[in-house]
Amino acid sequence: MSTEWTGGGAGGSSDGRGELLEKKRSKQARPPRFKVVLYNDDYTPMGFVVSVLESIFKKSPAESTALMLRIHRSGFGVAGVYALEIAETKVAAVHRQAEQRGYPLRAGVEEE
Ligand code: TYC
Repeated sequence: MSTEWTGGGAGGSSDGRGELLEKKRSKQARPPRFKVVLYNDDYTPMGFVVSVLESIFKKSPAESTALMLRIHRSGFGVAGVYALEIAETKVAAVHRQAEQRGYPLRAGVEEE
């Protein structure tokens, strides 16, 4: 019971039937999802960011290169969307790998 998602649904109809449908929809499993955001900086090598996207976020080499360049140009980018605990674990993995190499690469979690 306490694990049910209780967030509000959009809209709702005024007749009784619509109300029931809306209630049913809001009780369906809709676990919150969290974006892992990577931020640009001036020092982390492009190749390292690509390797992080491949190893931690399981992206293809082509996808990783395209996303790294988007982050480089726009300032940030979404590496993936996950349940909270997984998102936090991935952020910690990014920071651990970057710190190991002495790079300032930063990542964060944002609710979707
Ligand atoms: N801006 C970095 C450079 O020119 C590359 C980079 C891309 C760094 C993405 C961080 O999240 C990042 N070497």
